[in-house]
Amino acid sequence: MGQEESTPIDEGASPTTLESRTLDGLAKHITSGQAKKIVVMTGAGISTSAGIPDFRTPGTGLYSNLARLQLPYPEAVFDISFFRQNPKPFYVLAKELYPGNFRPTVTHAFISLLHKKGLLLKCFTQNIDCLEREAGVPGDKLVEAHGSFATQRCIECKTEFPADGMRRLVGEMKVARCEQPRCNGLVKPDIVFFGEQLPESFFRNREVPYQADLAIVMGTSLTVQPFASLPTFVGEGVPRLLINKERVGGIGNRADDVLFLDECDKGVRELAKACGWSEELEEHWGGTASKAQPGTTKEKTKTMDEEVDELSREVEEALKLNASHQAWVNGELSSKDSKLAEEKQKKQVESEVFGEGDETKLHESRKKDSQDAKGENGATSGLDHVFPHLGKKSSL
Ligand code: CNA
Repeated sequence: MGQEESTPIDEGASPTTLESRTLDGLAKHITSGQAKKIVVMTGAGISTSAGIPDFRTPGTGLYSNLARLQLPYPEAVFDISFFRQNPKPFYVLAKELYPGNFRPTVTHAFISLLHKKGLLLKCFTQNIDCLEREAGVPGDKLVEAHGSFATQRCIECKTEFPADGMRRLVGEMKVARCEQPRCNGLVKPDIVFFGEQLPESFFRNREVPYQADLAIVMGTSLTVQPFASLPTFVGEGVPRLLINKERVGGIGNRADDVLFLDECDKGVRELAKACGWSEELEEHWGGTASKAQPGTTKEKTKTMDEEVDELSREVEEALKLNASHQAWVNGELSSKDSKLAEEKQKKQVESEVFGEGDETKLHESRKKDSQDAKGENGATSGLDHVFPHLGKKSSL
């Protein structure tokens, strides 16, 4: 299984497989037919240019606004115990992120183009926005490691809920209820919450990176396990490309690693150009425009600030915490030391839902990410990566 990337960084090492550790070198590897089984691993950074905020960047987007929702702690929106008590905050978030609100980016189109060319072995994504699917990547090529909005079910009896009904209810910010006789359980999209297992497809495909002849990692901080270890499963001597604003996960340490530390869209365009695919890529991406709802991506007329303002207004209107929930929140806040209380709550939730030693759960541990982002694989678990700006990390 994957090893921590502990070898010293040697960006100058001569490649063993590639002609050069550049996009041109990679393009030759691809166009010469040496890369026919490409594994792509993605995260929130491939969707930011679609208008979906990267949760990790402080001060932007949805999560800053969650602080205004009177949640006991921001992660509660993804906490199954909290969802049982008050599903509304999640439905507010779901309305914003629901598929159809955003158009795939040129990076999503690039992944789909790899599939069209028969070169895509598998795309592992941490994203829940379904934009890979919307760009044309078929379900059997996708591993949505943290689930997605593509399906939904009752949290009690697990019966699937119809997609049309879910879309309508989410649009109206009304909570869906199971339609099975005598059940009436809450319905939620199959997104992995605290206390839930990763989808079975992740574990079934976890070793697929071993088979890759090229790995492309894009738009992820590689801080969430077990996803973060996937690039380490790629064989020695197999080229790995990182397209990301920052260096992450120890990529760059191996002799055939290539770093492109910039925007994802820019990176895939440059790689496509080096492969002679520029026109094809733009045309392929153009095809995603017709399917997008008006007002998405390129046609988007609202700025991020306006989106956030609007969401905040919706949030303030939509979230009327019920009396019992409010009492629970007040109980938390009246603790002598609210920080300690918050930590206690988190630990309690973890011990209730995760148990010990079960590494198959997404948020099983909360190791502080104390490693230098430039070097080793500083992966942590939990939603620290989502809410660092809300001061949680320091308490870990
Ligand atoms: P993250 O921890 O927020 O990291 C994102 C990474 O992408 C960071 O290293 C950024 O520097 C980098 N980045 C951001 N924008 C760009 C860009 N335009 N070009 C290049 N690099 C960029 O997100 P991860 O995906 O690593 O963390 C996993 C979490 C985030 C999962 O649980 C997701 O469900 C969750 N998430 C999903 C979405 C989505 O579905 N679109 C959005 C936000 C968060």
